[in-house]
Amino acid sequence: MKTSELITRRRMMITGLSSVGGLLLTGCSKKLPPSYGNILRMGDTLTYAAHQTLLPGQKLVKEYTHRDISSFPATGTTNPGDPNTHNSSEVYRNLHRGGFTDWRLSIEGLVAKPGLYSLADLKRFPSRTQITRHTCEEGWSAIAQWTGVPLSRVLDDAGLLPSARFISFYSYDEWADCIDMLDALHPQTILAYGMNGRDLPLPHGAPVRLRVETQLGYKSMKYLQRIVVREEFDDGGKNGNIQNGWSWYAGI
Ligand SMILES: Nc1nc2c(c(=O)[nH]1)N[C@H]1C(S)=C(S)[C@@H](COP(=O)(O)O)O[C@H]1N2
Ligand SMILES: [Mo]
Repeated sequence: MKTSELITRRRMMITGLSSVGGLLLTGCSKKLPPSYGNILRMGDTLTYAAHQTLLPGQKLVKEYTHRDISSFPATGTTNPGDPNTHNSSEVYRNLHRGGFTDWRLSIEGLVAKPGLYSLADLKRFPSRTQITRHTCEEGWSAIAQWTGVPLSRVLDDAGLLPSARFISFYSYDEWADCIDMLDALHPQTILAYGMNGRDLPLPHGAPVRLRVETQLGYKSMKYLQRIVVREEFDDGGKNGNIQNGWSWYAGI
């Protein structure tokens, strides 16, 4: 990326941030996720604190070129509508059958205008396309091109309230996860509906998945259903990564 472009992006970010209206990140330290009395969990918080201190908050991750795009395995859930899986979703199966025209992303919680966004609604926002490396905690990585709407745009549209600090995500395969506002408003954090120039394929999270490029792959939730803006971190209960032994913060 050219320096001038980078500077423009940074400027856009700063303007974007101010438009979010009175949003301050200073409250985060008071609202860190719980350690559950577990020394490893305290480690997550330390990693998080180190990232916040050592890295400028909105630093972009490396972007690649078309030549770098690699084969990309689909892992975890590859079809939430499959009746043979334990967490099979009939609702998802029907949405898929209908070509996702009835799919809606719900945005709730600490926003001025809670609401439902269709795929067409999301595509009406200015899009961002990025070629990035996905790193899975299981030890593989792959490069793909992602197209979608920056999450910050959608949150801005819904109108973040000043008390907003964390964003929870819920999927059709019953995943729950939570990220902080710094990652939520990061310019490369997008709601992706395209992969390698096509509609996002079913195994990769159709119709819309999250891309959180600043963290390990499991934070990039597939098959999005619902977003809840919160004041405090929410571990998602039994469906959340944190109670399944994974770090809430997996910065890379
Ligand atoms: N809803 C949902 N999101 C998910 C998963 C999943 O099983 N379900 N797997 C996670 C993990 S561990 C990784 S590495 C990536 C895999 O994305 P891919 O299938 O496109 O490779 O999605 C993440 N997001
Ligand atoms: Mo993963």
